Amino acid sequence: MAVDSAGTFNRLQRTCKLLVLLCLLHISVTVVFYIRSLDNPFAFAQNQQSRNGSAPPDRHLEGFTRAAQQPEEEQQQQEKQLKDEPQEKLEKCPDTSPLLVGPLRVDFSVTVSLDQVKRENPGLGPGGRSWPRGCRALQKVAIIIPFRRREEHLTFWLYYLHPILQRQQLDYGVYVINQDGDEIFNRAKLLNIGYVEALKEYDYNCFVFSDVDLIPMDDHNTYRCFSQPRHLSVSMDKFGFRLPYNQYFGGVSSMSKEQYLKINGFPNNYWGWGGEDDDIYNRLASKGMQISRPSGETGKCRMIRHNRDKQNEPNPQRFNRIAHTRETMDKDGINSLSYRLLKKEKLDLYTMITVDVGRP
Ligand code: UDH
Ligand code: NGS
Repeated sequence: MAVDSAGTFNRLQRTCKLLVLLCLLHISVTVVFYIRSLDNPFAFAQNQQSRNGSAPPDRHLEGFTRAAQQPEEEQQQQEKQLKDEPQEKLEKCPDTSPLLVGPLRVDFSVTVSLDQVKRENPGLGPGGRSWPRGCRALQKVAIIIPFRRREEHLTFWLYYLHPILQRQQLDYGVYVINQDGDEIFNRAKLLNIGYVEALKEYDYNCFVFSDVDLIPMDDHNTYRCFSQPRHLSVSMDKFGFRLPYNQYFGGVSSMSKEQYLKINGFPNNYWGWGGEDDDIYNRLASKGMQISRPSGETGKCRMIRHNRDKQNEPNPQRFNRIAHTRETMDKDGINSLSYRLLKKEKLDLYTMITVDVGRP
């Protein structure tokens, strides 16, 4: 009897030991996988940033990222060099950049800083300018962002977009049009101002108008112009990756100089949220233009979730205004634009243009 119970006790003891060992093994495997899952997004983002297609910094471009702190003369000299660079002698870049990598992971829980973005994009010129090395860009693209108090979103935008735009082999500049003061927001007027101010800087022939909180999820969605006005943010996460309605033209769009001028630019009198993008659509349609779009898959993008901003409440006049676009568009647009330029800052990653847009 005693021998039997001793045997049972020994077996139980061995089983328990085995169980404890198995548990320890299980815990270690779980810990290893957990640590790797923490590492992964970081590794991916790093990879994404480093595959930006920019050549190692040219000798004559060294120090460009420090340009904001340089004396004005020196900075102007560098800008002149940038403008004079003999791009004409180079062969045209291919229609589709060989540097594209396809679907991208876009994650807003990672921590990013402007210093990090600067470090990871050493080939940028003052004011957030870049151009392809080794071939001549097909278009000169000004990227215009309407802005007021969205610094965190802008940091994400710069972090994700600069590497993408460089891989797309664009000759581009980033213009953040900052509405000064606390009056009611006017997105479309800021976009008009961006058009005018960007052209003072460089001979751009294509304009991309982008909200600050939208990030493309595939670098084949090229931020350039097409034979028809382009809608780029066609498949947003917040709409379940589909168009909310066929005429939707909000978020990110692009237009050549000719297309933009044909519609007299954008309306200046949409104060507050909503309708200005529908007015732009009406303008394009009234001039017989069609909207070009990437496929739903290529056009996927993520929006940074946010609450409604102060002084950007829905505009009660928007429905009435979009019903009369055809009658108003020739009088209200780039030909009637008035604003006060308050400050222009060539920062390392973008040009910040602060303006007084007035009030309704
Ligand atoms: N913008 C600013 N600051 C503002 C308002 C607008 O920078 O105070 C810019 C910014 O580029 C933004 C764009 O204008 O991406 C369009 O404005 P929006 O983001 O307010 O428009 P959206 O339609 O959102 O994306 C509307 C409010 C949604 C509230 C949802 C509450 N759950
Ligand atoms: C429409 C608005 C557009 C707006 C779109 C998406 O109703 O300006 O919703 O809005 N048009 C009018 O109000 C006339 S969103 O869901 O992104 O807030 O862009």
